[in-house]
Amino acid sequence: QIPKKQLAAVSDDASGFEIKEIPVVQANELEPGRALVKVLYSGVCHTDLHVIKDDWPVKAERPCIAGHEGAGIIVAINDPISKLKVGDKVGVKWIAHSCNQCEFCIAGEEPLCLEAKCSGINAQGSFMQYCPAYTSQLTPIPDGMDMAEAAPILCAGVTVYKALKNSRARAGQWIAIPGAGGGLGSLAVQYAKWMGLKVIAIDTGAEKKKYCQEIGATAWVDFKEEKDIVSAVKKATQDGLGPHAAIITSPKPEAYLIAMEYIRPRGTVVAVGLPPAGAYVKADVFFTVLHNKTLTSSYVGNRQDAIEALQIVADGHVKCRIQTVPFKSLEKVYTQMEEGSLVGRAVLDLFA
Ligand code: 8ID
Ligand code: ZN
Repeated sequence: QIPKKQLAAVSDDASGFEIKEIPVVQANELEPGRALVKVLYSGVCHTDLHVIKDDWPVKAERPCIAGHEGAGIIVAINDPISKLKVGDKVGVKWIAHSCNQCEFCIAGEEPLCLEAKCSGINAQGSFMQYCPAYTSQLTPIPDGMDMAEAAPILCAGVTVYKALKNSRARAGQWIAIPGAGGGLGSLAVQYAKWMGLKVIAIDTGAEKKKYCQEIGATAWVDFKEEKDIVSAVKKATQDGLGPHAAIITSPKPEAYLIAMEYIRPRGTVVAVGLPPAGAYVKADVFFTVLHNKTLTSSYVGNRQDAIEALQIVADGHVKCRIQTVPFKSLEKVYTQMEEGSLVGRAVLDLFA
């Protein structure tokens, strides 16, 4: 039975959000192309914090409901064309909808669609118990998969999986991952290992160090303790030439100032972390040219990337370290994220 009221984390302005009761869109009120998803779990991504704090050049349409790592069940649907049906387990991602007709959508690059709707920006996200989601971008969740563990894969997992593909790094090569102890980074370490790469984890603190080593990082560099990060990262590779690629998952700009320096000749830096407005990548022109270095970027992933990222977890190759907490702990999660004390991912239980 679909209730009339639900709890949702609603933000009116950059001062924060409030978990309050709002109406549930009823089955007969669903717009065409929508499904009502009962969200069981939602991961909390650092992006949600950027959206709430309003520190990005892209602004949310307020009042907004953030959350884009939602794992839930379809309880109603108004879409005769979709193969989805009531009872299906699905994921709510960052990309909530796209036009499906522009050159980007046609090529499987929906995140680049100029009309894309994003959860928390111009579509309601997963920090609500009953999300009226567009069917077009819902991701099927494999049977038997733990729903709380599936949640973080819908943004953090798919994003780093796609970024690793875009890094062009191959089995046997080295990859540096600044932000390795966080949500995206700790998944990046694991997908990278699964792809046969050797990982240099860059982050800070004893707990993150221990965790990164547990999940298979070969080397560790503490960005707060280490005075010369560039040398330390290069030294970590056997020949001292530096990693073949780096995936920057840090939400702070500092990691972007040194990465082009420590990657090896012909190496690739993949920009992923999205610091507040005004951040820049630093690259020395002379040595970027002489050493044939590449700067590229990676923005979430498409529908197929999401399916693949989930399947790799379902097959047991990657496991997100999650800390499941009640919905009402969202504020506390943001605080921990801000202080940098979260290891892995916090996942909200929307009904606890
Ligand atoms: O599609 C995309 N490109 C995409 C998708 C999803 C998220 C981008 N993001 C962005 C987020 O908006 C955010 O800016 O990626 C960034 C990281 O998100 P997250 O993984 O959800 O954040 P986290 O869990 O807080 O982890 C961040 C880690 O970075 C470390 C912290 O200690 C933490 O473990 N870190 C920091 I802060 N500064 C660092 C530095 N200078 C650093 N690690 C290395 N060097
Ligand atoms: Zn995210």
